[in-house]
Amino acid sequence: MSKERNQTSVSELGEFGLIDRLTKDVEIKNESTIEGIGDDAAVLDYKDKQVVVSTDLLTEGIHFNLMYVPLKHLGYKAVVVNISDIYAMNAIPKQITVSIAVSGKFSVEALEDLYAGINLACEKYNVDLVGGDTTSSLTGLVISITAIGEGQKETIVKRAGAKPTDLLCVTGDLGGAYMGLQLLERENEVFKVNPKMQPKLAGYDYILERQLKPEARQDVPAILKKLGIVPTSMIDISDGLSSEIMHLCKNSGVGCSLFEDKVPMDNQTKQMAEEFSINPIVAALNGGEDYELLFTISLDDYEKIKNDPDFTIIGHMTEASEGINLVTNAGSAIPLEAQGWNHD
Ligand code: TPS
Repeated sequence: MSKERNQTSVSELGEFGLIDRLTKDVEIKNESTIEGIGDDAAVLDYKDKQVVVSTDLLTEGIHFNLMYVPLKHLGYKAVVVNISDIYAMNAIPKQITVSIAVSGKFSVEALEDLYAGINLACEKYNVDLVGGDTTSSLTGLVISITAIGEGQKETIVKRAGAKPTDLLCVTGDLGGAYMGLQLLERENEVFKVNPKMQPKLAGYDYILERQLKPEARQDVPAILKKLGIVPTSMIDISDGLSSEIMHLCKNSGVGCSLFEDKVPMDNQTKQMAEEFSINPIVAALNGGEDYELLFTISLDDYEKIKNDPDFTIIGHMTEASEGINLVTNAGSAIPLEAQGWNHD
């Protein structure tokens, strides 16, 4: 009998380990492929323009719960999370393709709602829906979107490129989407026990919107251009600040000091974190789904950015040997654990 091959389960390896393992034999064969797997989007060079391509898959029960997510919102969010990856390359999304796998029992009207959300996002972000596929599913709804965008060779920004003295900056505020999710999950549990109970959502419109109808930072490439800044590295925050910092550091070969007191958080995020007895920094670090942009700039660009209300400087990069550290409000530096969202 042949000796059994050592088996590793998917959850043992984790998402990033799984991607590394499955793509270890992939080789680039075409000159037009500038950047392959490993960034927010692939970069393709077609003479005077560079094309960026990114894809994302959303699965019912893992990424969304139809008990409390309206299908129109789901369609909108599915587009937003994909084109956010294009903005993260400092590029402009132009086209998407949408593929779905759906049970034959699903109502066509419900799917029309999904597509109404998709179309609304396409309108808002000036993106064309140019293709896709529909197939059946024996389990839940699956949505896969591929986004295609345009960038210029000189201004496309990758995860690699941060230098040890660069400043670490972020747009918007963090942790809101996660606290919105916690609130929705809590009220859904109450609903399951007693459907007559009114959900207690009042006063939390901002974090609910951050979870249910996030927006991508469409404005950022233009603002950076106006300020005359090309970031040295950039990524969008889908898994959480800690794991995105880890990606920038790993791809750039640098370390980082992140300052807890600088991480921007909305009051509703802080209030809901208090209700759940969790430290709000944990929501920002590990919650994910904020779809803000995290980037590094040269120290020389400090004067250009320091008064811009769109950005917050939350730390600086260091030599790799110094590691990735969180400087807490109490002033101590602790190693930052990259604990991005895990679907287990
Ligand atoms: C039912 N969630 C969904 S996608 C994602 C996170 C944090 C980001 C990264 O995903 N479960 C339900 N609803 C949610 N919104 C979440 C979990 C949270 P990936 O790395 O798979 O692209």
